[in-house]
Amino acid sequence: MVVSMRLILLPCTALFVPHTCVPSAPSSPTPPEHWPNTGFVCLEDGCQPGPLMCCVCKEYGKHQGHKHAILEAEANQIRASILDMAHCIRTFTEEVSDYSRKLVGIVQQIEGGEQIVEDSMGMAHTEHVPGTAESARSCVRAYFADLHETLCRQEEMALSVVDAHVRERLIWLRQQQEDMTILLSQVSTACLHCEKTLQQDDCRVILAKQEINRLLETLQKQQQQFTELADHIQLDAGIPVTFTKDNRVHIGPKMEIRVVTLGLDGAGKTTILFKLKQDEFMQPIPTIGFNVETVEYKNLKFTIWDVGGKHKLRPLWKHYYLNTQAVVFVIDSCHRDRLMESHSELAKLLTEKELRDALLLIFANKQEVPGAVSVEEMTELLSLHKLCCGRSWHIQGCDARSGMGLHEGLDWLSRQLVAAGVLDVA
Ligand SMILES: Nc1nc2c(ncn2[C@@H]2O[C@H](COP(=O)(O)OP(=O)(O)OP(=O)(O)O)[C@@H](O)[C@H]2O)c(=O)[nH]1
Ligand SMILES: [Mg+2]
Repeated sequence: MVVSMRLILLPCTALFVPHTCVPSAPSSPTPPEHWPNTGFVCLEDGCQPGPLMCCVCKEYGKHQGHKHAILEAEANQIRASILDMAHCIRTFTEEVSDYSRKLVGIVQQIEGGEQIVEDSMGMAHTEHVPGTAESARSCVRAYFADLHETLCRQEEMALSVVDAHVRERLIWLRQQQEDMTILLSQVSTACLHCEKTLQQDDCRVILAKQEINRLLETLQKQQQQFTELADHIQLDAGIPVTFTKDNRVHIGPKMEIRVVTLGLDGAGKTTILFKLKQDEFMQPIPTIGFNVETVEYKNLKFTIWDVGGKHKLRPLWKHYYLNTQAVVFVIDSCHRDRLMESHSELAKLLTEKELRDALLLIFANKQEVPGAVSVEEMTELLSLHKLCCGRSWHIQGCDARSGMGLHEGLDWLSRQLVAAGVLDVA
């Protein structure tokens, strides 16, 4: 940020006006001859043009009753204040000069320039010294070059995904074309055979009966297979493309996300999974091992791994980390005394290398229970801002029994995962 602070510059003469409380000296250094040098000086504002006075004008005349000072003492006082000011001005001048020198130095450091250096042979030559402006520009260039390189790599990977998809699709379509050509030729051969048989005499028609029946049976089977195939396959030339936030490309109408649900035993992980899957509350039993379900939400297909949270099962959690895009950590909000245990399990998870890039959604479950720890209090108690610093995380209050808050959590996940593409339309 450039600080735009400027000094108010005074006209040069103004700098030398003494800031004293005593009147300034008369404009002429020597008083006019008719002024008696009586040793008094008048301090009244209105008498400044002619402050010198005699005993008479002090007692009876123009300056009667005015404040006054002894001329010599007043002059000495003025001299002392002038000296003071001269000292101040000297210090001030030094400060300004020092500041100006620094300004010159800073400008040079920003702009850079040439400097004379001696090489190993003792020969002097000039060398370019980069300024901070140049260093900052280099820094920006390096950053964007890096970014550009990463983007090029990601673009190539994304294009290779598209190419692989197109290749597989075309292979399949061409195979289908060949199958249809064969099918058509088989059907037309059968038709020809039927036509020929139709034109033959009764005796030959009867003899051909078995063969014709076999042919018709085969045709019916082929037709049935074809109908099943046609029902299942949508012939569509579209290639729907979606981008994830980390610039990966997904092809197809539904993006698949691998999620692992963790948390202490009894937190409500399985209840959440069942509620999302079936939209109904089912009384679960403690999970020994894991449950896995696919939950479709908008244009996302979450494969959710729900792993048992009992103490002795926790060492198994790590087997579910690979390729996990999101961790859903469930906390029982009505068990205050187990919050620190949740905190330490969560802290362990966050150090796992395989979960480094995974999103973190924290469900503060059982919010409907009176006295449950609120989302704000839980954020505070678990120091979540500090604990989850540097990663994408979100805490969502929920009630797995009614389903309150669950979809908001999934919404957050989808917003974090999808950058652009068909899923935006959801
Ligand atoms: N009141 C209330 N009870 C809940 C809620 N969610 C789950 N429960 C109850 O909490 C208990 C534990 O739920 P589970 O889903 O089995 O918990 P879990 O996290 O899968 O436990 P483990 O499988 O042992 O790791 C069950 O009795 C649930 O009915 C909720 O939102 N509110
Ligand atoms: Mg469970």
